[in-house]
Amino acid sequence: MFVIGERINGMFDDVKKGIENRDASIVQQVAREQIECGADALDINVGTAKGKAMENMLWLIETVQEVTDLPLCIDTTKYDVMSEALKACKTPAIINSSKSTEDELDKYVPLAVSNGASLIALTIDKSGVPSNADSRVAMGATIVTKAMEHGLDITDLYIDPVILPVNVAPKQPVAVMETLRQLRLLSDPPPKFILGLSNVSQSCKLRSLINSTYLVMAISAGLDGAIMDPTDRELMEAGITAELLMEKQIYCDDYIAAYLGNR
Ligand code: THG
Repeated sequence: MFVIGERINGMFDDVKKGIENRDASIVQQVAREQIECGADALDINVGTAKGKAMENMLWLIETVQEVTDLPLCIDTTKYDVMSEALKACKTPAIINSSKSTEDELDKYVPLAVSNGASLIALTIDKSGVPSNADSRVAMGATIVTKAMEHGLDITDLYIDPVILPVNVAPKQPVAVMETLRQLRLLSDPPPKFILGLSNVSQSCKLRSLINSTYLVMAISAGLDGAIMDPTDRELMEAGITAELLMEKQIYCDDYIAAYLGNR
C-alpha cells in the first residue's frame, strides 16, 4: 500500500496557522508523526492559508525537507506553482495533479518527464467528476495514451478515479470500484491507482469507520494506495490487512509490524 500522508494541508487549522505564522515546528511535527506511522510520501497543499500560494508552497517544501527526504506530493492546481515547486524538491516528486483533458495532459505529462517526477492524473474533465464508471474508464484510457505518447514510464503514472462524499454522492463509491476493476486491465503493466480517501467521509459522522471500510473495499477492487491519514492506526491496520488478504504480503503473526518495518 502506497501511503501519501494527507495532513500537510492548509485545510487543517494547525497547518494553516503554521503556514501563516511561518512556524516550522508545527509543520515539521505533523510531518514526523506521519512518517513514524508509515507514510511513504507526504502530500503538500497550502489550502486556504493567507498569503501568496507560490511563497507558501516553497516555504512548506523547504520546511518539510528539513526533516525528511521522502518524496513530496505537490498538491496544487496552479501550473506555475507546480513548476517552481518541482525545482525545489530534492527527491523526485509526485505531481498532484492533472485533469484528463488533452490540453492539461499535454502540459503536465511533459512536466513530469522533464523533472523525473511521477504524475497523478484525475478522471476529471471540463464537465467535472463523472457520475458513472464508463466516463471514468474512457478518461483513464486517454491518460494512459497521453502518458505513452509523451514518454512517461507507466510505473510513474497514478490514476485517481476521484471519490466524492458518500452522504451527497451515494452512487460514487461503487462507480469508483467498478472503474478500478476495469482500468487495471487496460495496460500491462498497469498504472497505479490511488484515491484521496478522506473525501469519501467528508461531513459524515463515523469518518474513520467509513474511511477504513472503503479503503479495504477499494483495495480489493485494485487500489494501490491513497492520500490518507497514516496517524489513524485502525485505518492503516485495515489497509495492511486487506493487502495481506489480497496476497500482497506473506502471513506471519506480526505481519503489521513486518509491513511497517520493511518499508
Ligand atoms: N485526489 C487527489 N488529491 C487530493 C484529493 C483527491 N488532495 C486533497 C484531498 N483530495 C485529499 N486530502 C484531504 C485532506 C483532508 C480532508 C479530506 C481530504 C478532510 N479535511 C477535513 C474536512 O474537510 O472535514 C478538515 C480538516 C479538519 O478535520 O480539521 O476531510 O481526491 N489526487
